[in-house]
Amino acid sequence: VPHLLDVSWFTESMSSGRPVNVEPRHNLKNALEILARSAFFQESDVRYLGFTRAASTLKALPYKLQSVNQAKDLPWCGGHCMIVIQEILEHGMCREVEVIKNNEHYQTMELLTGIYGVGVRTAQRWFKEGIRNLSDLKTMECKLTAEQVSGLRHCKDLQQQVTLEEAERVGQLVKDTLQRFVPDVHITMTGGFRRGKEVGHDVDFLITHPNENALSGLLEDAVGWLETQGLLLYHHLKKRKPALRSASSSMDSHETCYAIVALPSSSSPWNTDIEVKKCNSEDAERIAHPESPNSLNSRTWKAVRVDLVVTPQAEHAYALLGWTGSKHFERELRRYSLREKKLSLNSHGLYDLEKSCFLPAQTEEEIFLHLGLQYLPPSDRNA
Ligand code: DCP
Ligand code: MG
Repeated sequence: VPHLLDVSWFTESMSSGRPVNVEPRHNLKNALEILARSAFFQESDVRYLGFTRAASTLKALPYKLQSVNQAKDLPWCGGHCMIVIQEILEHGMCREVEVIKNNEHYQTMELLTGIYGVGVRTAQRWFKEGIRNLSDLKTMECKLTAEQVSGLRHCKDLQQQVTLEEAERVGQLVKDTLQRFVPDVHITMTGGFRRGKEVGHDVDFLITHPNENALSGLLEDAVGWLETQGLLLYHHLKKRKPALRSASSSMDSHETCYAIVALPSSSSPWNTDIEVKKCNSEDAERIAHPESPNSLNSRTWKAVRVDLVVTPQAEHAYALLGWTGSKHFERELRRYSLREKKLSLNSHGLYDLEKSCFLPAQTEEEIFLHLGLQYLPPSDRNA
């Protein structure tokens, strides 16, 4: 999660020994997010949620917090958070956060969970086995999944943020690919880019069609074609599991392709706007097996994480809401829905627990109406 790693202001503050002249709201949010991630690495859900909620509150604050007094009535900013807020407002930094940042466990967990395919549990296990850096991982012969092997192989690219311009080129590649098989397929870019973010860690797409049969086998076809073009570095296809579409499940059971694509650079001959179809086998070989994998300068592509999610039209609005995020917004929306309205929301539908029925919706606006909430456009969902 690149923005959580942006702790440059702390380093600056430490070296000068005095508060740095940066926006206090941003300082506070970063500090609370570090505490949240530290709790996450220790699998402490309650503390993770508490700090995440407090950070989210500060992020949404329309004014700069000047004093602790101003903070005391803010939602989710209770005792522990108040101490952190006070220290930062008064001294420009928080001791607890500084200790965490310099902690070996925290630093290693940041590094390891930053690899695609590595979750907290795996990173914990590796830490206990003595792994501290990527070289350890290579020499200690850990059993890696195919996903982790790809994550490790392309970690330099994947740790760089995906820009909006790159996301748009991925979008063009996805569109070119899918339209080969279903010309009138409907594709929407979701995730952070739909919320108006300028950068992301991946690019998410939702794919639908009025005729469900048209979607059958589409991801396999797309994967097959991208592979023949040498543009696919990794993929995992998850089949739709109808049984999971239950009232209470928060699990997403849409048919999904988790992929790493080799995105041709805008100046390369594989510019997807004009030339992708001309990519021949020799080009493909060069893309799939670069001469020097660690040097971005010597090649004309960048590894980018892409999620392709296929949804039947009837579930499209719910999938759109669910895949637009942010994760924190989704979590809070689902919690509100269940607690306040007795409605179970997931990215397949909305289930009325009292009336024992699903509530259909064609648009996101209709879902907000079902929930009795004012409609929030994607740009207002960056919680
Ligand atoms: N999502 C989901 N199931 C998954 C993965 C994601 O329901 N297996 C949802 C949660 C997020 C949204 O999709 O709300 C997008 O997920 P990302 O992890 O891609 O997050 P963002 O796109 O918001 O952030 P980033 O810019 O880092 O990609
Ligand atoms: Mg995303």
